[in-house]
Amino acid sequence: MISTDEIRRGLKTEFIGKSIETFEILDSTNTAARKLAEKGVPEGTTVIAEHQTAGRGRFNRKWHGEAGKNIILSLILRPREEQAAHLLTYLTALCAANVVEDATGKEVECKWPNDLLINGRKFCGILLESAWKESGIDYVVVGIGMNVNQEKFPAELHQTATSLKIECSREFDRVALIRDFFEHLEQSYLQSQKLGFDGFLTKWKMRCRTFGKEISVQQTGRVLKGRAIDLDNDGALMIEHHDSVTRIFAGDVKVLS
Ligand code: BT5
Repeated sequence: MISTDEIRRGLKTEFIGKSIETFEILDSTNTAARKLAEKGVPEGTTVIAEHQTAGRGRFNRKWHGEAGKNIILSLILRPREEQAAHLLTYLTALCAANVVEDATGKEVECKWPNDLLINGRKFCGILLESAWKESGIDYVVVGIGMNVNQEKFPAELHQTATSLKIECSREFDRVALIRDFFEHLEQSYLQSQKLGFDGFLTKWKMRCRTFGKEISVQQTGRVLKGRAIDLDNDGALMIEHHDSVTRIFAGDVKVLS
């Protein structure tokens, strides 16, 4: 089991990962972190699990994972700007991408809005969940699932999922990855609170291969087609179709050409 003491040893952060709760098994680390956040725990408090029975993605889809092999964690942030409830996805994706590139030497691609890919396959997903109070954001739970040492996936994910071990033919130290991720995330988060998210969005766009391509976006009840042209400052994907531009906040993107 991932050891809290080991993570904390040498961890160079002020608040992220200073308080960590670890579990062998949980329904969902996002659910557990939300409960803690409701109780008012400090920013940076983190929940880590070896296995989830109801790990979830967007639209309540299932997040799959074999026990004891992966990184499954959720941490609590309390950003000031309302936009952060959405934009922290991009910042988190960038931090995870940098950490994994450093550890593996493999190029990591970002896919809108919350996926990380190596060689076109997904190894990491991010799920942000926020709560609001009258004066603005109460908290954001940043959930991250990363396939690290898992080698086999269920049939429905065979063509689309991968892990660091599959890509590099070796095991990775989950503690070292988590520690690195905490340090990257805290630094970037503090910077975003001072300077905003624009710089991070620009860096995220450079890692995304969707722009300029014809795509389809599956949304609840409709499919949109067009050319992905940009990401706006709110994190919306801008799609051009017959000279009109639509901004999309949620959906599943497929590149058509
Ligand atoms: C995501 O959703 O990619 C966000 C996943 C976030 C999971 C973390 S784990 C810690 C925290 N606690 C939680 O309960 N959740 C967060 P989405 O974009 O909706 O993608 C979900 C889809 O990815 C599924 O419908 C599958 O097709 C696929 N998928 C599921 N498990 C996968 C895996 N381990 N690797 C790659 N793809 C997977």
